Amino acid sequence: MKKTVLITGATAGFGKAMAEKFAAAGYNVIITGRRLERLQQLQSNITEQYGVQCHILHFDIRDRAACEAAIAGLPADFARIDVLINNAGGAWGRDRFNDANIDDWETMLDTNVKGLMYISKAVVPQMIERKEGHIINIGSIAGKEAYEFGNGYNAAKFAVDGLTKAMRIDLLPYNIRVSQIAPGAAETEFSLVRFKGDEEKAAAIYKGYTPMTAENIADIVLFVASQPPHVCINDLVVTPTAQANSYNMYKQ
Ligand code: NDP
Ligand code: 8X3
Repeated sequence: MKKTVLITGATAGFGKAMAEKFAAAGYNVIITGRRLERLQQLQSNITEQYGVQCHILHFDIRDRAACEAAIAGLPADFARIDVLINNAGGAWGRDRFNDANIDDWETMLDTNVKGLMYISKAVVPQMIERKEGHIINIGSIAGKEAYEFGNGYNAAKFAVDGLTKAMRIDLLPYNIRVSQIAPGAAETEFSLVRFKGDEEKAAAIYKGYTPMTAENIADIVLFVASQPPHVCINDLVVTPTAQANSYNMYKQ
């Protein structure tokens, strides 16, 4: 029987690359996001290219009722979720704490933290029942070390780091694996979103070194999900070679 993976935030970046890699590896995939046309395009690519099933869940992850309804309403073929990848998220703004926009903070906490909790809470009961399942949270190096102008995003990703540890402890009796991948700089739509559509500012983030790609991260997540059932990779920090941590980037 094919396994099913649910990937939140699959309209771009890591999520889209993961949907393709997991499909290529033979998983049926459930993809989520707000941009329906992108989800539909991805769904048709996946079903045509990889011969697996792909189901769309179209909702805003900040909406608790929508998260609950999306999981409760899954059709029978997709009702069993073997791997949940909590990926939807991002940064909004990069400002000094005193200049930061409170709406941006709320968006970051609602999306990266509360959305992850809503979806996980809705998926966990079936994993508990089966005493089997794997939850993979996409954190960030920003959840390991704070950096200048990181404030709200640091808070959100530190929360993901803490939650991953707490979930792993609490879900231990049910044989559920909980992992975190904490990437450094990868070129996706992340910076475009962070700088609210300013393409020049976004491109500057990736100049002078070779950033990671979404495919690099997708390969790593697939590796994490592919371990035998008695092995749980707890936490992986992964950066471009030019990046030592949140604030030491060697740019040429
Ligand atoms: P992208 O901006 O390329 O993709 C973000 C995805 O999240 C999109 O599919 C978007 O879908 C989804 N998303 C955002 N907000 C919502 C929402 N309210 N409801 C539903 N879906 C939402 O960024 P990345 O692929 O780079 O980011 C993926 C994850 O990786 C994020 O959690 C990010 O914080 C993390 N990360 C990224 C790093 C990087 O350097 N790129 C490094 C470390 C961590 P849509 O807009 O269609 O709803
Ligand atoms: C994204 C990486 O360094 O911009 O999470 O915070 S960073």
